[in-house]
Amino acid sequence: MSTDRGGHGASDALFARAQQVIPGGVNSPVRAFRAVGGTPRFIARAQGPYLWDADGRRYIDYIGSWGPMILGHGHPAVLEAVERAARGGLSFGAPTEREVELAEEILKLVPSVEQIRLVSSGTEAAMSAIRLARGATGRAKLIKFEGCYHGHADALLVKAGSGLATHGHPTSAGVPPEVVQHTIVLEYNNVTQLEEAFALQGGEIACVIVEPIAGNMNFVRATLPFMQRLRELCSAHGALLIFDEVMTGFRVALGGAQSLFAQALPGFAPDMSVFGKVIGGGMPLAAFGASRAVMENLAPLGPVYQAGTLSGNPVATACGLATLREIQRPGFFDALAGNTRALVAGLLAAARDAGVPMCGDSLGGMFGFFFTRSFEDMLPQNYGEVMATDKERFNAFFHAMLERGVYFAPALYEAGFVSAAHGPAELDATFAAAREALQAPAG
Ligand code: HOZ
Repeated sequence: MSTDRGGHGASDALFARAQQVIPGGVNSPVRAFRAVGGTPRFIARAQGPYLWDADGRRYIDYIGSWGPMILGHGHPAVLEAVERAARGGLSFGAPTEREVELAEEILKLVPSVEQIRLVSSGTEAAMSAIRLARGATGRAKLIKFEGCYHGHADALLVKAGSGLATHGHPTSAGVPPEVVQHTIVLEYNNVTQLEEAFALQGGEIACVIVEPIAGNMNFVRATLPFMQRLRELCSAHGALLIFDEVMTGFRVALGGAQSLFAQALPGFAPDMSVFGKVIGGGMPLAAFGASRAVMENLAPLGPVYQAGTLSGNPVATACGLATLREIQRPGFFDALAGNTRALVAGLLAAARDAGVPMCGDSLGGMFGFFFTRSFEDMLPQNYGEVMATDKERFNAFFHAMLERGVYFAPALYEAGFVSAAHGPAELDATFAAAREALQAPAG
């Protein structure tokens, strides 16, 4: 496979221009390629499983806008729904039938949620869910886990993964210590720490927020014993268990990660759920939901305030609804999961053949891979273990793949995403590129 694909002069020029008017040249830090070095590609258009940059170079897209593009880019049913909705009005700031339909559709697929409120971003949804949990319980403290990212609300910017991991900040400047004094940060998958925290402060804990499969420290599953104990402790102490399914919702399975935990742990359900990404199909839309009893604490029914001009936007809801309907077609998730498993297996085979230690994992259309230090290393189970993987090797691989037209996330702390538009041709091209790329020297 030739790597002679022309330069990236147009991206270079756009990046230089962008840096004059936008901090770091980007509107979200991880896009700046700081973790991997080099110039971010400016994307001009996308179709199916492909992106084209400003220089006309084509890439197989394994980012999928960081999760939403589960159908691939430019799906005809989604485009038609968006176009029709846009012609009917871009925003009303008033209720619409379509937002009721979307709420009904989500509730049908996620039985733990009896009522849901639509918002515009995952950050807003997680922040509002925490406020609601605090309002409903009358308690202040919250537990989060190191490496789990729940958006950039002040109280949650403590030892978060994703872009914060990229930039090496344990938290963010501009967040006064008093704002995070009620945030308890524990190690992911560590049952002992969890038990200690509840033993010490159980009566004060409003909620525990967790990514059931962490997608902001690459791809790390919560173990069953950890999740089971977490559920038991929350129930025993009256704390609300919040599943942040912004990444995993309608992505790892039709019913999200909670449906997978419920299969393994009969009766299992979180108390509250946060969604985003797939439910908007590529438009700004997110949501948080819970039982009717919890949700009735929210304004206008209850004392917990939350509002938004673009919440339930008519075009975004049309896009989300069309997406949710497509992913319910028979066999959709089996095919998606099969392709994603095949992708990871092919990458691992290429690494093994090249003598490079690597491990990887996937569920539904979400995946991750790690360059480990030895062939004996297991999949990381927490942030510290992710940090111990071979970053230099990942960065070299990222660039070698990008040069060969395969676009993985530009930081080892991010999960990857496969869409229904990815097929054998894209997988084979990825494996051929990987076999070449793994020959490239690390560092
Ligand atoms: N929050 C995303 C990383 N997990 C980044 C979103 C973006 O840059 O678009």
